[in-house]
Amino acid sequence: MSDLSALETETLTQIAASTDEAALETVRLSALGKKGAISALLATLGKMSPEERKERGAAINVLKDKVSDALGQRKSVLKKAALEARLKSETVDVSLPTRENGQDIGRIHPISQVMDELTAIFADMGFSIAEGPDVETDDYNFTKLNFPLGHPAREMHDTFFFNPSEDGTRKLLRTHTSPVQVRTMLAQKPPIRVICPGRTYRCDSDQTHTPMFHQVEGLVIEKGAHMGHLKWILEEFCKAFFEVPHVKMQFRPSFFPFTEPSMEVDIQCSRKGGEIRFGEGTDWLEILGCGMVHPNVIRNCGLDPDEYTGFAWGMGIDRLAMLKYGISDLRQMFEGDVRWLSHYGFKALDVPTLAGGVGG
Ligand code: 2NM
Repeated sequence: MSDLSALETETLTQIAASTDEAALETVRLSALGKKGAISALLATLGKMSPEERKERGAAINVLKDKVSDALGQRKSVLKKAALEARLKSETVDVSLPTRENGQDIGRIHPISQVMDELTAIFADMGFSIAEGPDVETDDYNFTKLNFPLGHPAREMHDTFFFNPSEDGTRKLLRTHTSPVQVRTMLAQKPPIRVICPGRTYRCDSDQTHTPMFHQVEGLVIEKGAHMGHLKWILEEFCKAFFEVPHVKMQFRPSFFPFTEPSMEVDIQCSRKGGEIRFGEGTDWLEILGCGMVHPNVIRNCGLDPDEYTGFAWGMGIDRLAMLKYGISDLRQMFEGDVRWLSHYGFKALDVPTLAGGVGG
């Protein structure tokens, strides 16, 4: 029997020395596998006498059971150790902050935000939004708007002109969004109620001017439209935009080629401690220009000025954004610095609605 006990000692030692399940499986195969040592011993039984077989068979089976038990026990120990090692190496710190996704990092530019606010306010009053090309004709940008050829008002606009084409006409970058109103009047029948937000261009660059800036202009054309309507619309707009219950406004006479009479509008504000507040105080701040659409413009756009009257206004979006959100430097708005944007920008889901107060 000493061969069996030697095999037993050797196999049990190998089992105990196995440090992972793969090594243990090798030991199992070398003992109990088809070509293993114990299987080889069992194969010798057939050639034995019945007495010898009985005794030897029982002894081999005892050895087989011992080895099977030892394998099973070692396997469960190794399995447990492997699981523990895995749990240790794959730990997740659930207290770590989650990685921010694009929607949380990205910001809406204050100009886009203010455009959305303006759109929400005027849409609520029944206005549609109209858009047009940045590259315009002299006719739509000036002539139809009652800026006659050679009129000094054309020079007031510091226009960016393209090279003249063969027929002598020259395209330009629109100096205001008024050509969009011209296109609207030519294309639609009154009553017309539109606002036209967009980019505009003038060859001017200093602390308070950038060559590209943003405007929103409004236009109403319908029978009986008068300055009382204009005044009400602008007052409602200012209260909604600056989110104040009352605001005093002052209409001063002015000049624009496309309106008669023309006015500039100031709103009441206070400038205490370097901070500007609207709807209170005794200071005035100019925020827009407006007027009754000149009969020549109505006629140039294919409508009869004796039948239809209308009013229009225009204001600078960049300036409105600076006033409302305390931005001091106009030029920083267009530098594309993500640090500036992450400070002054708006979260993508802060969509302006009248119900929420347009500023969110
Ligand atoms: C302003 C001021 C006053 C204006 C006029 C027109 C049109 F097309 F109807 F003639 N559009 N915009 C207008 C009037 C614009 O901006 C300061």
